[in-house]
Amino acid sequence: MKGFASCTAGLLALASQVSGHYIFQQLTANGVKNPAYTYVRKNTNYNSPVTDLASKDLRCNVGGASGVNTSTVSIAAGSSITFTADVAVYHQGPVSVYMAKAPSTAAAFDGSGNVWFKIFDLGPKFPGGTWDLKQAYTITIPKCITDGEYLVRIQQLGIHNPGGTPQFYVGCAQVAITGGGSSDLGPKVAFPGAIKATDPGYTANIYNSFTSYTIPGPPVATC
Ligand SMILES: *[C@@H]1O[C@H](CO)[C@@H](O)[C@H](O)[C@H]1NC(C)=O
Ligand SMILES: [Cu+2]
Repeated sequence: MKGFASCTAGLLALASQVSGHYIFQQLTANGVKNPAYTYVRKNTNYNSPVTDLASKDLRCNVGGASGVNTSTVSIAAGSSITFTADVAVYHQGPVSVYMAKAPSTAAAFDGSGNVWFKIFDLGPKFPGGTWDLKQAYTITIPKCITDGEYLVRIQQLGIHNPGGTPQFYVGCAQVAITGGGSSDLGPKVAFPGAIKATDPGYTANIYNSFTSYTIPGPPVATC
């Protein structure tokens, strides 16, 4: 837990359960749900979020800068993958997934530079402003991207505590894309940098006149 105050809103419902945040650990690829940290980089901050908008840890979580201990899975462009967390996400906020092509191997890539394009956004449903909080999120890899090795980064942004510091729950999987096309998707952004403290989706108060929401970051890239 980050601190009681920052977790209170989401914790009330969870008080009788195990106290702990969620960590994206498992990747399902080619229809196989793999053990934790096979293809997802292992973090070293247990289940704490990243809260510093200027931190490089926003890329692949604390301890996730290197992929030397992580395998890379070969998947077809256009196929689906699933990120599964150890426990279901319970702090309200959007889920986004980004990809970045590695200059060489995914394992050797730290995710630096203006390299990340977004492939998935999941925001609240209106009216009501309800969030689809789950333990597993499935996304489709764009069919048109070029073959090669990529990092796939999932980000859940906890904005459950308006006025407090939003919490980033992130993790990176390593994939090698086959059967792709010729598109260099964008726009591309950098982490840190892509999300600013003034972004409406970062400062939103989800409990007060919550009638619309803009997910932080660039638009989802399309083929
Ligand atoms: C890789 O695993 C070894 C052995 O567990 C560990 O000592 C090392 O710190 C790990 N490296 C990274 C970058 O996680
Ligand atoms: Cu919390």
